[in-house]
Amino acid sequence: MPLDPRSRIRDIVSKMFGAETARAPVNMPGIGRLVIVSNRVATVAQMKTNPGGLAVAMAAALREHPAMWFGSSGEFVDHTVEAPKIQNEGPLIRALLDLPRSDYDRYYAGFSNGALWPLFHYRVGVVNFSHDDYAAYLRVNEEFARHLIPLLQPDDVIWIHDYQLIPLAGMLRARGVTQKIGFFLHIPFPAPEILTTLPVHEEIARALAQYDLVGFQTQTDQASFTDYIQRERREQAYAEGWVQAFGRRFRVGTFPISIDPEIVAARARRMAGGTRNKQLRDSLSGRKLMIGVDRLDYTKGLDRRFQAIEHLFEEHEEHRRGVVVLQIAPPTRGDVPEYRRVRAELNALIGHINGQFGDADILPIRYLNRQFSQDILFGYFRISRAALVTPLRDGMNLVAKEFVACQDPDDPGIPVLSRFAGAAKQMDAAMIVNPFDVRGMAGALHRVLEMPIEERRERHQSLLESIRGYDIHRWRDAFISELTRTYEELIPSREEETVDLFSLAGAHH
Ligand code: ADQ
Repeated sequence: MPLDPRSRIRDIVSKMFGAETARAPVNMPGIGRLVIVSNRVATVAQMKTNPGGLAVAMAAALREHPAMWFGSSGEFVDHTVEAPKIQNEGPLIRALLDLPRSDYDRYYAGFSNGALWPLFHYRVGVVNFSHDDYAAYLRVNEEFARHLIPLLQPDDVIWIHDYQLIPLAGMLRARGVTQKIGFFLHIPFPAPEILTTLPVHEEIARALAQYDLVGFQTQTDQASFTDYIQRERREQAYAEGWVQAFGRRFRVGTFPISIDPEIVAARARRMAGGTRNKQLRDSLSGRKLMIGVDRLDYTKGLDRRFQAIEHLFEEHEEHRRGVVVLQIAPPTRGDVPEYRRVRAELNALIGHINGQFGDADILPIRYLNRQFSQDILFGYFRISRAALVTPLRDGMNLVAKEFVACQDPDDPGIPVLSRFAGAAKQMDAAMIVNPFDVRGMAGALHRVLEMPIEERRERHQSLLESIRGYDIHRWRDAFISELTRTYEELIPSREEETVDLFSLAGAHH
């Protein structure tokens, strides 16, 4: 007999998390259904093997609270579809939308990843803007709005995620949606001088103003946005995140995304004694392991990271035979030309370093272009002396936090962390580096390799405390409660805005 759907989702969640670590119910009393909207929806299988931060946060919320997760299915059609495919799983509804093939590339590889992604990561030179791509971006967002509206209920709390869907709230509002709508930006928000290089910067900022609450990863990102409002728009940003701009009153806030450190630690401990870890440990023959795990992306600073390793081997002969660098970097977005270029450059650089510093019995760098399950990664983290987390710019970087949670507190490894990762703001006990300073990074790597155990323990303790103090559950609850509070405070002014709209309409007729 098939399992009751509610117990099936529980089963999935408890397998993911281990029943022994199941958390207290999510603290969302009195709010309606949670509607999450993101470009893609994680499948059941993905949530089990590689749940990203969003999937983990949502999976925990779904245990106790009715929710819908709406996004693209990853499948394309040549005609317009009637409705999204609905999958019910206990309290979770997945709504999966097939998108028009004709627009998808311009929306995804074009405007989202060819223009917004590099621009928001401060890489103006890589931005490839086209008005046609932007038009397709708007059309795909319209498609999201059109299909989402019939599925909405009056007391839904709508939480839209990331740069692919910035215009969605405005499109929902234009079609009469009055529910709470929040937005969370997973990537950095650029300083106004960078943002204004985008021909449609004003449309993007106006689109953000249609939300009730806009959440950023760091105070710096939030300040970049309010700077834009004040300097470029000459409009107002007030205390406590209130903003008055584009004829709207709304709020901004900082919500650094995180992980569930207890669950991550439990998974790392479980893997530590397994065959996979034993094979890796045996292959090290006593050498120290440094690990990097990144999507293969030019923002992750892999080229400078390996230049730093080259420098380390040049300066410190003892590390040539004393250290193994394991870099896991699955290729992504191969349809964007810049990603293909980065991949080719790294192949050459790593080949060069191994050629120069390797020996018949030893290769200092092991470079793997594929996905691993998170369990395997977490096991590897636990036996590493250092993590290499050196992005040139990163919204947060969850690998840095996962690495800390995976360590054995008696003999912990330490993250070497870029000051330009959002995570650096809460992780000052890490070895903080400037990823543009190759020699400085090489020095930091040497320091971590030589660091006395007492110092490693102290730093690790402090890092773990800060992650525990603001975990993924706190992130979600903080955002939802701020959105709810903001919406309630906004009700009177929203009524005025509506009155204004009516009087405007009256003036026209
Ligand atoms: P990403 O750029 O994808 O995310 P990151 O936060 O480091 O960056 O990683 C997301 C997750 O993917 C992590 O949980 C990690 O374990 C996993 N992962 C990475 N490489 C993997 C591999 N080779 N195999 C398996 N799993 C892998 C964006 C922003 C970040 C922000 C997150 C969340 O760019 O800055 O932290 O969203 O908001």
